[in-house]
Amino acid sequence: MVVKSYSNMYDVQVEDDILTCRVRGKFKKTSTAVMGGDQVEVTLTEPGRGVIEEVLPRRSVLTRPPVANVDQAVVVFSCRQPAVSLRTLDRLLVCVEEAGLDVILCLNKVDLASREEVESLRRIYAGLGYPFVHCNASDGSGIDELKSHLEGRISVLAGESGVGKSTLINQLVRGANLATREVSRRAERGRHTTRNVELLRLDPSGYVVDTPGFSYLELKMMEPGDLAYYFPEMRELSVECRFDDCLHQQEPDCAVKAAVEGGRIAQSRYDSYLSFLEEIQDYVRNRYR
Ligand SMILES: Nc1nc2c(ncn2[C@@H]2O[C@H](COP(=O)(O)OP(=O)(O)O)[C@@H](O)[C@H]2O)c(=O)[nH]1
Ligand SMILES: [Mg+2]
Ligand SMILES: [Zn+2]
Repeated sequence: MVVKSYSNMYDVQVEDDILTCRVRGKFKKTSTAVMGGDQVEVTLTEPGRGVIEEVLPRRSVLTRPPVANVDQAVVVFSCRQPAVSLRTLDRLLVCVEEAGLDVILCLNKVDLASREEVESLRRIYAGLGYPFVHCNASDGSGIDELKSHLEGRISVLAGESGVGKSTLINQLVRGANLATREVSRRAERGRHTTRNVELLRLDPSGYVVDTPGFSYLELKMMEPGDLAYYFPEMRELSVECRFDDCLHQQEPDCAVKAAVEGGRIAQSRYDSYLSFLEEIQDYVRNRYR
């Protein structure tokens, strides 16, 4: 597996060894020909060095940062510094769902939150079926539980700047020393432009990507009818609506609206849904103008 990409060179993990590899000339010189996370076939050229001959089919592809075969996103948020915006959180969840990744929710900085705040967030989001972990990356509490969700999988961390993603990685990965706070923002920007990605190995198994996934939260390419599919609490209900193509907006006999009124779907989630739907409908209207 490619665990690190630099300009035209790659570190490939083969069992417990790391080989420094170039690629065969037949590969196009683009940032996506060989990506971090790729499973590859390598020919050994000399001790510690090799050539990448083939890239095996990818299970998933993220473009910013460019990384293949990611299984899941840890969506990190906090109650203070910065205060979570449920709209932004829901938007991120939709983007992660659309990318086909599993979601782990991580409420960080619990030392800055009241028990009531933690519980009301847990009530909304654990109810959707997402694993919900709360932790304090500063003192390490909750990290073991988070780690148990990362075993054997490739994970990216997503979430607003300042929520503690780099601090979490430093807790999760032995020897990791990612820059945190202000320093990191400049450093992260630099890394995005060079498009270098490193997959950090977790103990006992699994990898976490060292740059945040999902920096652009655009809904542009979505179809209005697809949106409800990315809200797990609406996914199954849609079949009970009177109309097959119900958008759960103004239509009569809508099972989703009934669930909101009955308190089985959180009002904030439905409000997010309606707001994203209008945004997508605006894009679609402009597309055909
Ligand atoms: N109080 C508190 N501060 C934290 C916690 N986790 C991270 N921080 C601080 O939050 C700031 C931003 O963290 P950082 O990891 O750089 O966030 P990132 O932008 O998401 O990578 C740093 O000053 C961290 O020390 C936490 O659990 N509690
Ligand atoms: Mg950071
Ligand atoms: Zn409906």
